[in-house]
Amino acid sequence: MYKLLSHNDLDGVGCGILAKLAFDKDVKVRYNSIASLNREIEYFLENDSPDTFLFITDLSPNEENEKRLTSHYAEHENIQLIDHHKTALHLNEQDWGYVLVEDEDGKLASATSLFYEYLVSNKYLNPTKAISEFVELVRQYDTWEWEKNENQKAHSLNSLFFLVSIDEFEEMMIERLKSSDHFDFDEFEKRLLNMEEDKIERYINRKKREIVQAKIGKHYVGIVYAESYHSELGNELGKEFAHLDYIAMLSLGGKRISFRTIHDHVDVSEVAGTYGGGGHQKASGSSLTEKAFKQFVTDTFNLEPLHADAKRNRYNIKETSFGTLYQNRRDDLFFLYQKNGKWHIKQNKKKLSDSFISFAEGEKFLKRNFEAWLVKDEFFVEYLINEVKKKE
Ligand SMILES: [Mn+2]
Repeated sequence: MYKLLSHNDLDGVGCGILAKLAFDKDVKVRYNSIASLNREIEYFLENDSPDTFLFITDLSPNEENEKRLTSHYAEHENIQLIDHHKTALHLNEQDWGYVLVEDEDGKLASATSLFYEYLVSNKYLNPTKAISEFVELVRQYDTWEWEKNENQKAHSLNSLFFLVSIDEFEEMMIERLKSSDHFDFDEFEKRLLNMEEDKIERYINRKKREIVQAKIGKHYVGIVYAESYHSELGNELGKEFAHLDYIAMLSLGGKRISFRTIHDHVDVSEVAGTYGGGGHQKASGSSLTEKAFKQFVTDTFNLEPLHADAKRNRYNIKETSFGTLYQNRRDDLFFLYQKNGKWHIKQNKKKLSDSFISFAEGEKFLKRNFEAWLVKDEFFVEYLINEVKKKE
């Protein structure tokens, strides 16, 4: 018998689908949140037959369970962990651990792509075109390579994953991968997915108008109430408000917080840890503890939402040495411009003492301290006309 403990997202379930293709009824698959994995490992060690071969994919155990697994492995040699998260790299020291973030060619790995290679090279699974295509879509979605490659199909696969239950998704995919030469959606799914993508876009746009900014500990945080689409939402908000260290998404009904960052200098698993949660460097979660409720909900309840930058400007654009105009809620005007190799800010025409080595640093300062946004062209032109008039 085999048992697979995997993550409950698309990449984790991709592993489950491969396991069932390879081992059919000889594998038991359990999907877990980052938080519930350790309970499942303890259950396995206490209750499952010692002959059962254990796979863990897309997730990693805590220190205590790492020790327990190591002593179990010393006796039975039947554990294999396969992961691609930086935070799990230390598990490569274990004989049962295999963690690869990217291969020699710099191609990012996902748990599904690593598990596929493992199953094929151990002859548990025959590779097919359809399975390889499916695995590649999962990999691109999970590593966000789909965005760079504009691979909408990878995104659609994740949308489909959320449209149905995990059981249904598994069944559908197994059936399809067994019977088709190529991996594709049918006509009905394509129409449904188009509608779903539009819906996600509208949802994200609404959340862009609801997000508030707060300083919590040493971090500037974007806070938003959201029950769904956390990956997309965290990524979009992170890019739109790139001056924020991370995005916190509050699910009040579930009493949960999800943390996401697009930055390398922030580790949101650490942030989640302060509230008893955990996860990965760029994605993590915790319970909405009383302390978290105070910091993220009570203390921020009366804050005004952030204002997104004007889009489609032709004149008031970023990173021009001539200067870029911003505004805040108090109607202060900020002009960010370059002079003598440095970037400077004028607040209501008065120069601030701080100067910056790059445009990005100057803008970050403006947004963090004043919650300012890039104004529309009309406003910018008006500002310039007034400047000229005054000089006459
Ligand atoms: Mn993954």
